[in-house]
Amino acid sequence: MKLYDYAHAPNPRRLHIFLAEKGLEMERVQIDLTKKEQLSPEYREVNPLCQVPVLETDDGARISECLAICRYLEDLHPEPNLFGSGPDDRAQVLMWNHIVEQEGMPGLAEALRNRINNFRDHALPGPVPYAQIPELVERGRKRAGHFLDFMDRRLTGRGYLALDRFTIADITLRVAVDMAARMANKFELRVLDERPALAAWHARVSERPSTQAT
Ligand SMILES: N[C@@H](CCC(=O)N[C@@H](CS)C(=O)NCC(=O)O)C(=O)O
Repeated sequence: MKLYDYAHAPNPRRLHIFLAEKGLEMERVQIDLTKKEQLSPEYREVNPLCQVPVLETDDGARISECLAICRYLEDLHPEPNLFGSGPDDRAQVLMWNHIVEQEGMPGLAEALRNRINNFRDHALPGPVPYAQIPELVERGRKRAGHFLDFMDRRLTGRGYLALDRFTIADITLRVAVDMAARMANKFELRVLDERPALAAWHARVSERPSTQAT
């Protein structure tokens, strides 16, 4: 198996943490997003959406989308369980994972990609050169703040996001929160300050060696 990866990007980091939790290693091919290698004709053959990560299986099939890749690996390596066991728990895990993907990450990406020079005429990932819309920076900041408030409320009185134990939903949230923390100064984003439940969860999750995985 082979992972098309970029060591410094948020979505690949979800895979890094997931692989570390499972104790799995595999060949990694770095696609340097700062050099726009994801747009090369060779990489378009791998993923026409020009995004990382992509997992190439031993028989040459290619799987993009973090959730699909992680689900595939969970089926091959069920322990430790990161998707929940049984229909009820699995639904909670997928629901909270989806909430972070759809309600958390887009606001951060909206702020970042509509402001930073590297993303000029590349405001959305993918092959189409979308122009930046500066007005979206402030909206993205607000969405990110509201999302972090929501996470703080959800985590009040709870150890983990979806179940009473660590799951893939915590991995996705951890990556989103750390992305917000990296943006905090430039975007005047408050992340863990005055969000005690989110801060306690962040400290709890930090005890896991997987969160240091690269
Ligand atoms: N929905 C995809 C998102 C993947 C994605 O957005 N990856 C980013 C890196 S974090 C990317 O490849 N960006 C390429 C670009 O900005 O052109 C997934 O779940 O894997």
